[in-house]
Amino acid sequence: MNRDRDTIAAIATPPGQGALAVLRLSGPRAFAIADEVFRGPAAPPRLQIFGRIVAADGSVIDEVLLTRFPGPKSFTGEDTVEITGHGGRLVSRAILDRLLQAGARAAQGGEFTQRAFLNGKLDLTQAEAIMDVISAQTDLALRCAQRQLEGRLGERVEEQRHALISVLAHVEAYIDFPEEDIDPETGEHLHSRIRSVIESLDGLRSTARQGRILREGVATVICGPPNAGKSSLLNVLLGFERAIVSETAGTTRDTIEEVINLQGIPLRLIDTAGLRETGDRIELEGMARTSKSVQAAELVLEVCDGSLPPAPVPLTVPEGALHFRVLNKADLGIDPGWDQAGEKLAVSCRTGEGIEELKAAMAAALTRDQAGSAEAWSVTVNARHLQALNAAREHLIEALGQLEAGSPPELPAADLRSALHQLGEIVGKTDIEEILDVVFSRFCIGK
Ligand SMILES: Nc1nc2c(ncn2[C@@H]2O[C@H](COP(=O)(O)OP(=O)(O)OP(=O)(O)O)[C@@H](O)[C@H]2O)c(=O)[nH]1
Ligand SMILES: [Mg+2]
Repeated sequence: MNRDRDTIAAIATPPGQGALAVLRLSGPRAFAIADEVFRGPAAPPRLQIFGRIVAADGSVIDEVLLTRFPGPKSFTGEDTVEITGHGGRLVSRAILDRLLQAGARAAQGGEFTQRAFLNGKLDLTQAEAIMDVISAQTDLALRCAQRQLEGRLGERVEEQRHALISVLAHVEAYIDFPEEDIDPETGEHLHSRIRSVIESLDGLRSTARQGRILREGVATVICGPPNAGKSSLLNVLLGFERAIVSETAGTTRDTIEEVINLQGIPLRLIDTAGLRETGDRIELEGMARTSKSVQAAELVLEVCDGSLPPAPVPLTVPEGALHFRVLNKADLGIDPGWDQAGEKLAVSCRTGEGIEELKAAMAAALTRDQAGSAEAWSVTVNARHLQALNAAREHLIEALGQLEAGSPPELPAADLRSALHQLGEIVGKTDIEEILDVVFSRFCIGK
């Protein structure tokens, strides 16, 4: 059985009750299956028609709108049918069962997109961007995902891949004509082209942190002594009363997590139990969870009661994490003991004083290594891309070294091929034939 030749079906809308549910069918038998289960007028491609899905005995399962998308002009590149029915769990499941009964196979997660990729409708970065678009938590993350879906990242990788293909084509030519050494001028030219590829890859590599922030959010832990106003700060930043606030120290026992949008950057805010000496078992467990959260934090908001004199807090900020000391309750006046305490921001969760400044400071710190604001973030790479970019860079450095050392051209050629392979993995093209095409077309070796 050839799995790729199966016709696959799935409910494309989330489970649960809604006005409508959309089902998708894709594969060589999509139209035949639709003909078998659907009763309605004939209609031209890509136009919705009203009709009924019927069971094998002719009884009506649901009234639906049905659209046929003949391949290759469809999302998957295959014949595809979309069915919009009523959005109930049972009725959409009944339509799906009918499609399966008529010969479709239940699709696996991502299988429609995988077919789109295999049929050349998308490169791999675009396929990944579909998930980023669906899971984006801020407008900025969404715009970034959309640019990737448009193919911007793929284009930038492709440019460098093509630059490398032509460098490799040169080197391959010298391998095929060993009597001609690489002349110094061409050698120098090759160097500078490889160096320029490395520079471009470095540009992409430097977007990895932003990419991670946009895709996963920044793990931001609010911690500090009990009763300092940590839960109050979470609520103020969120804009609603999520966590219980009370004058009783030790109110928060478990960690509470909520996502906020800080100038387009998703922050995963984690409110924690206050840190202090205690014999209470539940509170101790809460503090253990606090320490665990702090260890995984990228941004630590240490909240203290600014109206009280400073007291030591048992807190170790992990290496590389950003750290802000927030003196809360500024409305009660800040104790002069804090004067010597180094960098701090005074806020009041009660009056809102200093909160905007705190947000601005956090946003600035998170976008610091970037020209301009988070708005300037356009294309960003994910962890998979970064791994391939790092590997490609290493091979290019190696190839440069080989060329400089005047090694036989086979050696730099091998590294150039490996670098190309890595870049190809990013977009999902690792076809060596392509290189040979360039070699033969540009150098007329087959004359
Ligand atoms: N005057 C004043 N009181 C505040 C301010 N922020 C919080 N409080 C009060 O401080 C008390 C403790 O606030 P919480 O937000 O529960 O403090 P917490 O740090 O989460 O405390 P635990 O969960 O017990 O560790 C509450 O009575 C709040 O109303 C502030 O800016 N000014
Ligand atoms: Mg609390």
